[in-house]
Amino acid sequence: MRVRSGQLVDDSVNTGGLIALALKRAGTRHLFTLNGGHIWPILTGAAEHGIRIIDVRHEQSAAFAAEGWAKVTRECGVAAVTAGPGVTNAMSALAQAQAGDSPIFVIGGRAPEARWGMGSLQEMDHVAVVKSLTKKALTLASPEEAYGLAAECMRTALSRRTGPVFMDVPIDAFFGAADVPEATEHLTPDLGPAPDPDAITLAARLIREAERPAVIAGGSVWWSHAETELTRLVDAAHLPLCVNGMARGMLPRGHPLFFPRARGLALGEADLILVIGVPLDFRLNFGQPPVFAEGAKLVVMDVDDHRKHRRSEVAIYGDLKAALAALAGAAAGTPERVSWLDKLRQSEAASRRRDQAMTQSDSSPVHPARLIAEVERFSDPDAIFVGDGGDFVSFAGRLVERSQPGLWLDPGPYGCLGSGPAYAMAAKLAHPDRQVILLSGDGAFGFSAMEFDTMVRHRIPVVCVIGNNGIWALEKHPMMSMLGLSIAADLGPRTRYDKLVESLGGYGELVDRPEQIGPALGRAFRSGLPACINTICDPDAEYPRSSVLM
Ligand SMILES: Cc1ncc(C[n+]2csc(CCOP(=O)(O)OP(=O)(O)O)c2C)c(N)n1
Ligand SMILES: [Mg+2]
Repeated sequence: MRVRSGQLVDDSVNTGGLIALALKRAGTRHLFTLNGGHIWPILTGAAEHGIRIIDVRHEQSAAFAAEGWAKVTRECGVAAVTAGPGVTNAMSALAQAQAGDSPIFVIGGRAPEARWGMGSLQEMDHVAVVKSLTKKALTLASPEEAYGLAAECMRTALSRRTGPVFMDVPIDAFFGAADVPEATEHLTPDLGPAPDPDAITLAARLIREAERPAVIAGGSVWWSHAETELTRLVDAAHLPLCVNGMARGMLPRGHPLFFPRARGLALGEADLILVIGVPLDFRLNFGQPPVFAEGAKLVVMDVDDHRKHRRSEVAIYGDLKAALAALAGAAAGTPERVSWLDKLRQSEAASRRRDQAMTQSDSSPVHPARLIAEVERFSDPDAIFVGDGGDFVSFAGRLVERSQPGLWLDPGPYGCLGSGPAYAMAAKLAHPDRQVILLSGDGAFGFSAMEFDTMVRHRIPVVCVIGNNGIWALEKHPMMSMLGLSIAADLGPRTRYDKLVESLGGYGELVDRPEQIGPALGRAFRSGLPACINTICDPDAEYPRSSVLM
């Protein structure tokens, strides 16, 4: 290992310091990490430049926290993990960030270049392994490139289809030094091409001609900062809106054009569907019937053609914010389709009425829908909800409504259990004045429970509500109905996760009855500590699922 000290080279800074400087100038305020000798220079560099270091208990959580940061702030989240096992532990989060377009920058340590192939401690060619999980993966060759490449990695993560970027740094390059660059690198993301005016005109004509138009919008609208433009389009042309992923909250509950509960009817009977910033993946039955009407024409808008595997009349790819603004202007004055909207409103109201039996249930063990209704009643309008689990999160996804985007985080289409505590801690760090509520299944809770230690040490008072049904419900119920038996689908009943959190220095309570939930939440928030309200839930309360998740 070649170590150059700062005193020997007057104006130079080691690679860790140069990367930290690039991060700082790009706006990074937090570095999520777990110690390892291979990454000491980035830790010292971050400390020197005033970047707050949050050291977690598993590298998966470091990378998930970076992802959670990205989801809440739309900035590039940053994690540093040690060579070998540090990087392999971060891979689930890289994959989840890729599936959800989350802009993150993961910096890995790496065995020394000078001894490459000789079998150094934790030697592994990470780049070959993470290439398929990232937009870009590279190894830093020299200190001279450290600042510029780190800046470029952040820009890549935030450009066009946002996503994860990985760079590893051989330990000999990490401890090497170079001069501090004079100018700040240009960090403005590339948003993609401006919309083609002819395509906008055609899309506006299709909207005007449609009898039963509907919009499904998704995460790219959030990542493109285009929620205002989406709302303008929907309002201008009286278009019914359904959302998924990070587009949740783009219209508030009760908005006359928002149909979260009538999606089946809206998309299933539409003659024109605007597919805006959303992949046609399993959540939308790949754009096929019965979720998408067989004969519906499609107008597709997104940053690129990712997962748009159904023929469209017009496709507008590139700068989504500019395209939505242009289409909102071009489609203005489209008349309201009164009977179509009335039909959707009736369906929406009927679906909400049907849920009341679950959300008002007085049963003990508690019905998960009642638990979620109680938590929502208790929450502030700007509270951030994080979901981590199976059926419990499906209930939450259906029942929790947010009045702005960015207030609901879940794993997205990759669906990795265990991301919740890291997302929640990032959300609380980004918005210390807001309530952050983690809704966790009991199974999900087990993956990252030690992060309550991280939250205690760093004073990050997230309140976790566990829907403790003693089973992996989202597997157990479908297994029973499809196979007539269940295997490896049970957990311990009434496990005291609250005591676990208490033992780590947090606040914990066990709850058995619905009327205990509100007061317990009050005490949890007043404690000022990371908290766990461990609620015993009914294992027989199956989520009413209409499709198999595959
Ligand atoms: C890392 C990971 N392992 C396994 C799964 C498969 N899986 C999806 S939901 C689920 C059950 C979750 O159980 P729990 O968190 O207790 O929530 P519940 O369904 O009981 O409400 C499992 C095992 C997954 N999505 N991610
Ligand atoms: Mg469970």
